[in-house]
Amino acid sequence: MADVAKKAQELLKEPDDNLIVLSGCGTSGRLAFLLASSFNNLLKGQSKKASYCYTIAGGDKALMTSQELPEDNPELGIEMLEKISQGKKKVLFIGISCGLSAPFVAGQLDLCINKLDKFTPVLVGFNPVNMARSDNIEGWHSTFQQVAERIQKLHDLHKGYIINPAIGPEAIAGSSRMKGGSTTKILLETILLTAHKAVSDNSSITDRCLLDMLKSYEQVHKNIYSHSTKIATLVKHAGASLQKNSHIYYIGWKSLGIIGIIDASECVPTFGADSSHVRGFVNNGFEEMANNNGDLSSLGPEFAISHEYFLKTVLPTIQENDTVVFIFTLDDDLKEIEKIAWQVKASTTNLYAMWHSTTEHQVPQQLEEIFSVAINVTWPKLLSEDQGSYIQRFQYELSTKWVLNAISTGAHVLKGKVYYNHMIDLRVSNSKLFGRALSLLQKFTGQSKSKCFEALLQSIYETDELNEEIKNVEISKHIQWAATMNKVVPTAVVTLIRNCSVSEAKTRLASCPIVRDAINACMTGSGLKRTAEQRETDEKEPGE
Ligand code: F1P
Repeated sequence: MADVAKKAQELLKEPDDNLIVLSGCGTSGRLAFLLASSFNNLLKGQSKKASYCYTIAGGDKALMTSQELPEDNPELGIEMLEKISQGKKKVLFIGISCGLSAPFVAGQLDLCINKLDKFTPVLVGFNPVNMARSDNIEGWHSTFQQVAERIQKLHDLHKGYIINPAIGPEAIAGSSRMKGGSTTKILLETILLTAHKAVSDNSSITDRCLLDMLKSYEQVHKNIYSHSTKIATLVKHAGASLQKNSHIYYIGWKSLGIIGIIDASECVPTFGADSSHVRGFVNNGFEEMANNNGDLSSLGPEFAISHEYFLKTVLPTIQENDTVVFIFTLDDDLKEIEKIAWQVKASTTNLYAMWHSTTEHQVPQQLEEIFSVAINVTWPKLLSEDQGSYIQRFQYELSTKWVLNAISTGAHVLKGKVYYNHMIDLRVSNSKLFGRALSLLQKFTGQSKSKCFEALLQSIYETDELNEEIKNVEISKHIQWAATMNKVVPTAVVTLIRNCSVSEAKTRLASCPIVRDAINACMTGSGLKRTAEQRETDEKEPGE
């Protein structure tokens, strides 16, 4: 971390010639965007030139909607990185892939490795290199693991870096948006803010500066967990909404609104949710996002993210079963918040809030009283120093991320989308998720890989008869088809357990709206439930 901070410090001194690029796919790309915006704002506040750029697989559309397929394309990543770094002398490239797995990022790192006179590659993820993804990348020369091994060699030469601490398993296996995403945010904010401080103070970067900042995040953790009872109440209500096929809406201000949009967008690939189930809105919409490609709202309703749109189009459809969560700080326009809250309250009493206040200033009582439950996170007095206010904003964002991740994950668990800590109803929308679907089938049915592969294809193509032609096409073709389908994995699980047709499996699932219960019922009927439980216990790693 100290080496990367020093590199950033060096580059920040010559903003005309240099650039810091943050990049990733899905959640990692959205965090890359958020970090790049924050640090460019910090520079703007000091009347300095923007030094940061972001790239995300699928482009800006992926900031608020799930675009998983471009993640598989290393050439796309290379193209984007070449384009944004044109004309720059030195580029610090930070590629984020929590699982050390995304081909898009592998391509970009490979470009950097081949042009070390210009690029310093940094890989951020949360797997040891020997556990990086080793599958072939379709149409490309290396695996992610081979690229990571090359970065590791550069690490020893101080020409490239890998930051991959062990952070333990995710609460829901593979849901790297949670621990992985939060740790990405903590690590990169610490590195970059330390670099900015060193530039401003003309000081050196020491391990102590980094450690002090990391420790401040420990306080954030303590602070937010002191609200666990109220967080649990919100999870319960949000879960009840999803169980009734109703919605969860986050109405947020400034970057906290963006955290809401990010949290909502992840529910689609993670839980196979529809994009209307959990939605986020931010004040001033795209103006607040300040993303590369500007206003995308004309692309369709799922790209409409402003409060204005919410009030005009969503509010008239809100019903008693919907859950609405307001997210703001005391710096936001409290009069406007109160006005919108009253408007929402006319349609649902399921009105909640999370706000950040200070020991000195609290939210007015008449605003507090509108909400059924409010999480009031109180922080010490605002730090006036420029970088200090950024630390505070980062802490607001992280604690909000933790709470919203808990709400949306918990609500989907209550909706029955998680089976033995696995996202059983994930959308099979890229090669990593295809591989995950296959291993889930093997795990829960105990059948061979080839049998599970066939069942997965049968479910994707909704047929009991697979011809050889279909079986032999590239995985990317299956994914293109699967990405548009619902309940692909649960259907395949049921066909395998019951040894039944695809249509029978679909009928069984349709008769029980809770996927976990439907699968459990099939497992119990076939005597397989104990096997699944047994396997889960057998496979526990130490510390898991
Ligand atoms: C990137 C990612 C996740 C998303 C889904 C597909 O993962 O897009 O953010 O939730 O699991 O992959 P990673 O490259 O950061 O490991």
